[in-house]
Amino acid sequence: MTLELVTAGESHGPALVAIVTGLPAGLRLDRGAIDGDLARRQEGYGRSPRQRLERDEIEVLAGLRHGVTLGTPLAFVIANRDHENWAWGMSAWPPAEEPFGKGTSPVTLPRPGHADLAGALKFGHTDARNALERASARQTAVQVAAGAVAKSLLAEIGISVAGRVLEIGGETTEHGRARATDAARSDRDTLGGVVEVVAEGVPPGLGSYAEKRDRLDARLAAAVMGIQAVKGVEIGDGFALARLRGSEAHDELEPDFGRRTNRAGGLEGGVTNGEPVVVRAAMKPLPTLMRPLRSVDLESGEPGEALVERSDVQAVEALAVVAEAAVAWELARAALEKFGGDALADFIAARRAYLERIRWARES
Ligand code: EPS
Repeated sequence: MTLELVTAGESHGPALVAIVTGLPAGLRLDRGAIDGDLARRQEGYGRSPRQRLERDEIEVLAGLRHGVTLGTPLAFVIANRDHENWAWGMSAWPPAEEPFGKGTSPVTLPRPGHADLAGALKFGHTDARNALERASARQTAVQVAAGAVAKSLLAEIGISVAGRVLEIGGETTEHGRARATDAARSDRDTLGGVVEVVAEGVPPGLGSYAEKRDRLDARLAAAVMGIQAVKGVEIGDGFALARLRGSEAHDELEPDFGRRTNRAGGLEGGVTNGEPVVVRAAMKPLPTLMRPLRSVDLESGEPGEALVERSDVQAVEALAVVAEAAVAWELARAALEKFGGDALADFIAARRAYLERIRWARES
C-alpha cells in the first residue's frame, strides 16, 4: 500500500475535496500547522483580490479521531467562500431561479497560456468555463493541505521540507521583486519566477533505479511539474551541470560518506544519497492578463481579445508553498514505500533498524 491522494473541486464550486489513503495509524496531526500552511499559500504580494474573500481552513470528515489518524482514508474539504457569488453560475443542478451573480454567460474567448482552448476542444465544451474551473490554481489549496499532512509524517523521522522564492520577474532581492510586481500591475501585465525547495534530514536510499518510474528524481519532477503554471524543474544544479566537466560537476565523498558540495541535489541514480534534496521550479507569467492577448472566439471563429477576469499579478510566493507541499508529499510516499507500517511506531522502528544496518552515523 502506498500513499495516494485523490482530489475534486472547481475553483468557484462549493468546496475543494480530498481523500488521502495509505497513512499509518497513530500520526498526530496539528490543525494549526495545516491551516498555517494554507494561510502561507494565500499570502504574497500581487495576489488576486480573491484572496481577501477566501480564508482557507481544513474541515476533516473522516480518518481522524481526536487529532490522530486511524489508518483509514483521511477525507477533508476546504470551502470556497467565493461560491456564494457563483451560486447560479456554478450550480451542480439546473438552477430554478433566473440567472444572478457571476458565471452566467459562457466564456468563448480562450486565454493564450491557460487550459481554456485545449480543455474546451478536448472535452467538447462550448463554454471554456467548464475547463478553466478545474484547471485553475485554486486546486493547489488541497495540495498544500495534503502536503502539510505529509510533513507531519516526515517530521516523525527527522525530515523537514521548506520552500522559498529565488526570483520574481527576473529580480532576486525582496525590493526588486516588489518593484517588478508593482510595475507589472500598473502595466496590467503578469510575472513568473523561480522557487526552490530543500528537504533536510533525508536518509540515503529513498527511491530506486530499478525502473524509471521508481526514480525519485523523476517522481519529484513530475510532482512539481504538475503544479499549475510550472514550465521547468531542476534537481540540484540541473541545467548548469550540462555546462561543466565531470571533475567539476560531481560531489566528492568524505570519510563519513558526507559531501562538501551538493550539485546533485541529494539524488544519484534516482535514489537519495543522504544530502539535502534540492528541487527548483520555474513558473511562467500567469495567463490572465488585464490587457488581453489576441484570441479567437470558440463559437464564431472570429478574432477577439481573450477573457479578462480578476486574477493575480504573480503568485510565485504561493508556488514556493505549493512546491514545498509537492516535494513533501513525494518524499513521504517514498519513505512509506521504504519503511512501511500500518502503525506509526512500525514506520519509525523500520527506519531506525535501517539506519543501524547501513551504520548511518549522521542523525537524519
Ligand atoms: C486562478 C485565477 C484566480 C486566482 C486563483 C487561480 O481566481 P479568481 O478568478 O477566482 O480570482 O485567484 O487562485 C485562487 C483562487 C487560489 O486560491 O489560489 C487561475 O486561473 O488559475
